[in-house]
Amino acid sequence: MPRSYTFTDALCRLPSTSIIDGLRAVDTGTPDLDIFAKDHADYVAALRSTGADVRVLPANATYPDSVFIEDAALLFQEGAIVTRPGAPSRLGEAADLAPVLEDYYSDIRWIKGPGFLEGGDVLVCEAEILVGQSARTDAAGIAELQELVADWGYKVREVQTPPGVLHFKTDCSLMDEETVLATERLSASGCFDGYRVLHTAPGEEAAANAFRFNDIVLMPAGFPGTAEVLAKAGLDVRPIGNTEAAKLDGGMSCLSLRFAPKG
Ligand code: CIR
Repeated sequence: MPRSYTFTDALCRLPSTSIIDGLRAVDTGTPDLDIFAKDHADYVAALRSTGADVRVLPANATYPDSVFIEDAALLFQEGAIVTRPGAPSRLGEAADLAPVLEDYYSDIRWIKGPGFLEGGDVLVCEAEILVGQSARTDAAGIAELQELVADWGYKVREVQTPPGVLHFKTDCSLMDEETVLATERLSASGCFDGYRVLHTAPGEEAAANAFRFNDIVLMPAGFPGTAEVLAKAGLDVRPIGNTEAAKLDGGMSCLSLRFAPKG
């Protein structure tokens, strides 16, 4: 089974009441915690429907953005990487999560800096790891990641997150070993040359942050054109409400860490 989308486990974190103080590029309204909690429960249920063991951590009000757990760690079969988020208000989130990772991994490595890296900029493909430089992830952080995963056999390729886009994966996701879903503005950079690229439907760029989890694809609800593109490609699409996370620039992948530790 392909390691890039075959998972036995996932970690999620409940949204906190402090979510209203979460980071956002543009204020499009205050997130409604009740709606967020319901969408989050649907999300967890979809992951569990594949047979995965999904652990839901308690809300952590100290870090308003901690529901977006993907940014704080990178989890591989061989071990875990604790990241170094580039957003000052999120820096402590990674260290806070580290003790939980010890329940699953004996080999835990840290991005120590001075560079920064957030999980949202990291697309783990079958043969390589693409990492987008962004306002949150810099060249030094990417170089440190490259050193940390080299002896696990992973190749890291540095790419660019489009200007004004929060994370590399805001604009793309992996569908299978050779197929990505991406916005036109991202694929135009040539970063997916050699891959089969499915494009988000016109005006549906926000649908690009989907992800493959075993036999299903979680994508934000409300993007029928892109859902049809994926269904036509033979993928089993599960739309999940994302209106509240979207107010904080968050999408599907941000809400979980997906992994299959070697044991
Ligand atoms: C932030 O700006 O850090 C959060 N409000 C959203 C993080 C989304 N995470 C992700 O795309 N991986």
